[in-house]
Amino acid sequence: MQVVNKKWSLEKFLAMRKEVLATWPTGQDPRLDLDYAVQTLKQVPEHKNFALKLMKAKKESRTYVQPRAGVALLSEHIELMRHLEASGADFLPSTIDSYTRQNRYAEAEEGILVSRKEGRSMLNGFPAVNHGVQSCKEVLDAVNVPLQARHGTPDARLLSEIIHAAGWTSNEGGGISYNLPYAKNISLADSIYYWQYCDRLVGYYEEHSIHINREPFGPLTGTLVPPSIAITIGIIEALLAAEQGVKNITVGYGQCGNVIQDVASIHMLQELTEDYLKRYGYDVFVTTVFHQWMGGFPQDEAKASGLIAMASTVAALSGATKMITKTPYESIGVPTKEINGFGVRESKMVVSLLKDQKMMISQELQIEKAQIRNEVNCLMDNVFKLGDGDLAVGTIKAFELGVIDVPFAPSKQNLNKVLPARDNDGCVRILEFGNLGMTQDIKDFHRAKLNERAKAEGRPITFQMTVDDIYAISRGEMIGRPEQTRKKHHAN
Ligand code: 8ZB
Repeated sequence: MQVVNKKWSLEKFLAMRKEVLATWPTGQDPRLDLDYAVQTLKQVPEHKNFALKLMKAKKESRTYVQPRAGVALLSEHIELMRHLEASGADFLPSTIDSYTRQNRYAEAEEGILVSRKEGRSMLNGFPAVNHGVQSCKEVLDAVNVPLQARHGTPDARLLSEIIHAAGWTSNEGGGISYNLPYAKNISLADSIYYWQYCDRLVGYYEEHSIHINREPFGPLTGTLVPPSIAITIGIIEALLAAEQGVKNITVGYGQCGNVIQDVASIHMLQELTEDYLKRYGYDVFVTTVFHQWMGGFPQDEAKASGLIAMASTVAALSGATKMITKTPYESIGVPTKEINGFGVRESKMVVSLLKDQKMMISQELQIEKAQIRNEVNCLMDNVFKLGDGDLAVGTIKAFELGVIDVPFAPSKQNLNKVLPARDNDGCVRILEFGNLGMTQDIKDFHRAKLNERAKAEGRPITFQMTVDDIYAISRGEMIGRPEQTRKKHHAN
């Protein structure tokens, strides 16, 4: 299938819509009639509209807080949402279970039945497709803040239809960011096509004066993803969404660890996404989301809390519009509602204390920002070149060739030749470039940075650094130093 970056005609969208709604009985609900759905969305009060609340957050220059959460049964899910709202969540999620993410609705149904029998959630999220429009609307009616679906679904067409028709005004995901980290061998062309559908649906609602937010999944694999690679993918997904008519986009980034690099990344994520959208003629309201550390967490709850507080500090100082929280039970698994609320309260405390402070502009910050800008522009130029000007064509080719390549992705759609490692200040750099579309100048910069670390540690630059870095934070260190260097640092 040849996928191009061109807005779908209404006819094409409506023809496919018929097929999509026929794939599961809840798709036949009359509430999915588009005129009816427009009315439902029009009745959502302003303070429960995700897009409008983000505009308010950005105007106030505040960092709003949102957890992840979802359970199998409707009444328990509502209770969970209310608990998190009471804990101070500014935005609510509904994390969707893994069966639904893979369009395995029959197994999700079984999960609901077993959950009822067992009296506890046997799914790792809320199966929104099985529950259907009316139940999803009951979730929204039970709370006083906007609701968003958060998932990891390469083909989220039916899910998106149901949640929006229920009045949920934000959807996370994208053709790249909900494929590479979540699927093994779904073609990128297919997932980009499916997400064009989800974006076209939002475009339809925007044409009917309803504002809906869309959010690419910024952290990707969550494992030492170099900022410029993550930002480039966010910009690509923002451009693809804008072409289909999306007007309100939140681009995301997962905390890397070095404070200056993280602040520089959020600044550039905001600035470059706006630049590219404007350059290609789109009028979109852009905000940012900072994800608290997405890699391995320490088991000790107090140490995990330390990491959460540090992440909140950086998010606030960076001026990110929103922050996704973790909990002290991260290393154990899906959190209880109590510990999830704890994570929200802890995070909110920090952003609240820091609401009148921003990161000081230093020379180091400017250098890091210039470096990111240079790398992103370089990757974007290569993508457009590969596609002969078409972003969808170029993106698919870029991943085939490894011109864009995400570290540690399980997907066969990704070349997997890039390897990251931290430099001597803890910034995430690129150790192995594979076929990444970057200039010799950029490669030299990364090499020089890694050489500083190699020298300090008295070992050569090798894959061992990458391995050590993957485990470092869960062990309480930013940089995975060899045993000897760590002792030396302690002695000083
Ligand atoms: C890619 C996101 C992974 C993170 C959390 C994991 C992890 C997943 C749920 C959830 C609360 C859920 N996560 N599913 N948190 N409720 N149903 O997403 O723990 O931190």
